[in-house]
Amino acid sequence: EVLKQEEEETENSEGYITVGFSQVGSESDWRAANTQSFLDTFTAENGYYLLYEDAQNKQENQLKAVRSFILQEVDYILLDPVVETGWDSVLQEAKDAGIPVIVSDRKVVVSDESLYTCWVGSNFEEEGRKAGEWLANYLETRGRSRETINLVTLQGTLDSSAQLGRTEGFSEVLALHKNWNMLEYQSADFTQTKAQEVMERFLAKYPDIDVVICENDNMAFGAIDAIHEAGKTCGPDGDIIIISFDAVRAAFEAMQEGKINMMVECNPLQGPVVADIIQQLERGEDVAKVRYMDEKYFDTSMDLDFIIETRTY
Ligand code: GYE
Repeated sequence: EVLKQEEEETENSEGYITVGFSQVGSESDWRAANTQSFLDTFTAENGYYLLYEDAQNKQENQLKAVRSFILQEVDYILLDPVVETGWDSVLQEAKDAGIPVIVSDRKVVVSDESLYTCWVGSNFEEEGRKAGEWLANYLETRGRSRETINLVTLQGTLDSSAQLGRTEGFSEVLALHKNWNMLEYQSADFTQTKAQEVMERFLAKYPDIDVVICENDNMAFGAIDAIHEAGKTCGPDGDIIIISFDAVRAAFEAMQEGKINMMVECNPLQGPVVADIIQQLERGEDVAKVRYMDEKYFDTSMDLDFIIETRTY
């Protein structure tokens, strides 16, 4: 059945814009929303034939996927790179084959910028700075700006743009506050299960943690579970301040339950933006090399009910 359907689809790909998308994986709620945004956008109805590959967080799988897209002579390659480096050769191969590569979400660092057409995604450094600035303000309004504040950070997948940018942006603000004491950084790969393990270890090692920086919501969920299991509390009325990134629906719910203090939004709805770019390229127009998504931050001083009503992920 499935085979038959695939055959038919391949035959029908004539006349459609063929797009090969190499996605990072399925590690988080954010990722699920991001994938869905591409699946909803790149439909036959909209004139596309989509080849979708989940790389399960492995760059080697992405290299294979991109090479297979080149062999299949797709019209466009979409790449959300797990890590930033190691892309020069495969992108050169795509360029030699005359296939434009649109990078979304995470970035590539290459020696020659002409190896990809453009990048669309979030300003991760800015996200990190927003988190730091919010914390400074929060502590100040509570008369804690001179107190020693002990922090730990649950980092995302090491060397991914989201991890690098959020760590860097936050550390800029950290450097301005001599009383902030970052006890330890450890990666939990953006997943809830690993974050819970890492947080258990942090709690056993450091009796007096004031703030946990979680580089995505799913790691915040793991941290919250570990905190509760250790007999502690978190959130605005708790022992430990939780700061998170992404702002998916489940995180809004956790915030409403008083478990998360603040989250910086990261917008996963990139499918339509990438489709716009493809349409521009189809018309022979120039496209901007860099395009940032619109993003805010949220805390418990805001009307969360209203936001949840309109949140689609
Ligand atoms: O924050 C995290 C996901 O690259 C922005 O990857 C993305 C990050 C997102 O796993 O939840």
